[in-house]
Amino acid sequence: MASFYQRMKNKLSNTKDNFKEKLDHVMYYHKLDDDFFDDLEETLILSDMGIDTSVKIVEALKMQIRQTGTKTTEDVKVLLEQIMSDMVDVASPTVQTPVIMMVVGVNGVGKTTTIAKLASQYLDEGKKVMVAAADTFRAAAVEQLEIWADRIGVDIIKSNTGADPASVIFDAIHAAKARKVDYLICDTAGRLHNKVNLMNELEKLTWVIEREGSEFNKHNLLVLDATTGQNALIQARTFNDAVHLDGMVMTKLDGTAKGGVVIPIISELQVPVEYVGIGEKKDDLIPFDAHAFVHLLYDESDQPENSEEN
Ligand SMILES: Nc1nc2c(ncn2[C@@H]2O[C@H](COP(=O)(O)OP(=O)(O)O)[C@@H](O)[C@H]2O)c(=O)[nH]1
Ligand SMILES: [Mg+2]
Repeated sequence: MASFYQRMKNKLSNTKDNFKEKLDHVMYYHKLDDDFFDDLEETLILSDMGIDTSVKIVEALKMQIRQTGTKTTEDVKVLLEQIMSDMVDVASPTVQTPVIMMVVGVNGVGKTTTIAKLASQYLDEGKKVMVAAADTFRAAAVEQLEIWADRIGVDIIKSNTGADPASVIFDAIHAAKARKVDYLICDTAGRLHNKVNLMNELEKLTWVIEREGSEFNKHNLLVLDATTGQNALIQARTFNDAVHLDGMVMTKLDGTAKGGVVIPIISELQVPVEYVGIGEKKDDLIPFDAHAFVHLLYDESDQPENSEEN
């Protein structure tokens, strides 16, 4: 299996080129003066690092420059990479089975696809997996999960469109107990029309999971779409306020230039990104390696080859 670095290198090239081009421009400065720091901060903001995190990075850099007596922009790059690497250093918890995973996020970010990819990986590991179609607001959403379930050969619990999502989860938990599954993965509706409704909905599902699934571990995953840039950061904050998050999945890192948003999201929430999505196929989900990710942004080696590896 290719490493994160190898598999990610081609996919992340737009994000990396976007960042590198802007950073190289700042690195023409001969003096590390106020103009340099202002331009650097702007570069970080324009590379989707978010305002708060960009300010934090520059503050940390100034302090380290003072401490180390750094004078050249080349050395500044090394410090910057280290600072960003430290910021995303949030360890992923090991998921203990049996577990109920609740997958949340707004419509279109890639929840259903990610669930199929996860289910497929767990099946490959020889685990018993079940998915629950609790996004009952759109007929297409249930159908889509059914198609995936058929394709990868996983059990699915569903109900009619418009059914109460909590009742689907209730049924799924009881089926999961009876069939002794290791992973029950629950799809949910991503209706972010207002925060109070979102909280109420997620609270209700969490409550059913707690009450009916007391013998299961719980793992809540937030799915975010990297192509939405700063919107992903805003969604991350909203969901983090509405529900306890154990981890995140950043989808659609293939192709986008906005992948830098991963950094402020992890840094602000202190929740790990566990996986990244790099395509629409079932194998296009890979465990996230935060340090390799930051390192790729600074990578000076040759441009990616054109070959597709998977
Ligand atoms: N390029 C790419 N497309 C993705 C990825 N993950 C999901 N998608 C696509 O994004 C669209 C929305 O995904 P879906 O799973 O239906 O999102 P949901 O509404 O959150 O359940 C679909 O066309 C997926 O194929 C990814 O990692 N990369
Ligand atoms: Mg869906």
